[in-house]
Amino acid sequence: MKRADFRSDTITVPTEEMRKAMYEAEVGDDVYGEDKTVKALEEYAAAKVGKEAALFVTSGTMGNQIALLCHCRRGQEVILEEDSHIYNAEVGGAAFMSGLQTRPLNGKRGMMDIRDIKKSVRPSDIHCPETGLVCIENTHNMAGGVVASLEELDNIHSWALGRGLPIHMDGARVFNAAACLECDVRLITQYCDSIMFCLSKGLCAPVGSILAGTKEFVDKARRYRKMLGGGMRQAGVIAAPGLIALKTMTERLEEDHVNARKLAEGFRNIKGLDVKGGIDSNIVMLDVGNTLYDAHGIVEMFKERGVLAGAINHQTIRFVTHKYVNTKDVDFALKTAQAFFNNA
Ligand code: TLP
Repeated sequence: MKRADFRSDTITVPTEEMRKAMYEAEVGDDVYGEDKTVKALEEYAAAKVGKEAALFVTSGTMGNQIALLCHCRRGQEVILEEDSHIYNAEVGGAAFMSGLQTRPLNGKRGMMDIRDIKKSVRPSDIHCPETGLVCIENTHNMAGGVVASLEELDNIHSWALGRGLPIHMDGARVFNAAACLECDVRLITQYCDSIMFCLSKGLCAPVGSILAGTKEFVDKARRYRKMLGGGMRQAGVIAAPGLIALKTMTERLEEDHVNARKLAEGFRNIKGLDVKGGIDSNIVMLDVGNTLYDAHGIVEMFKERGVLAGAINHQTIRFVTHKYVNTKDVDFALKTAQAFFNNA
């Protein structure tokens, strides 16, 4: 049976070139600072996003959580968007590990309004927690791969700078944002103090993310990574595909965006189906609220026919495009949906 997997861009597997590089990687003990491949990846990654330094971490979650530990003190409050990954999908780590209180704000297509952010900053009152950090997710996963405009980012950044309030960007898919805006990623990352981005999503590396910022920030982050058990030894074997991911995979992301738009358009042409918002990048949120079915049931129906996707709630199904789904797979998913809903 044909199979097309739209569950996530995390399912991408390393390319042949990556596997070869893993085999040949020059390695050493990275806790001693002796793994040349890890060092090369960290230097390349820092330069790519225009930051002084970078740290190779095991996952996006680890990168975000270390950023919280570095920027904030226990008891502080972090402003973030209510559907953000840090708030919803990191196991409550902000509270558990950093002792932080979260202040979730309602965003419009995943983006918090600067006026709401301003209003949420705590006064210097003995009763209140101090506001310690603002987190921005870009692209925004649950909003449907939405890309923040440079203007919005600039506004928040210039205001935060004036108050000495740091900004961390959860840029798990920041290269998708750059591809959408057709700009160098540094135009985006200039508006945050630290950035986490994933090598293991649309960029096809098997494992790992990068946390980048000032040298001082990254030195501190390295200590926290060790504390969390993320000090890796001969990690060059997993850093080598990460380097290839950064050098060769960012340029092809627009292909995934074209496929996502095609998928969304096709879904919209099927009676009863709708798609949330415009498609900026590689995530399509299919709204099945006007059909007779629950999203989980539809996911099962798709699965039985070889199309894999993920239910987000009772009426929304997420489809993510990536290197291992092509236009034929998009047609296959659309035909499957047509056959089901037109006969329903
Ligand atoms: N996202 C995964 C799932 O956890 C939902 C996915 O399939 O999309 N920030 C953002 C915006 C993310 O989407 C993710 C992962 C992370 C952080 C965490 O990255 P990992 O999975 O490497 O810990």
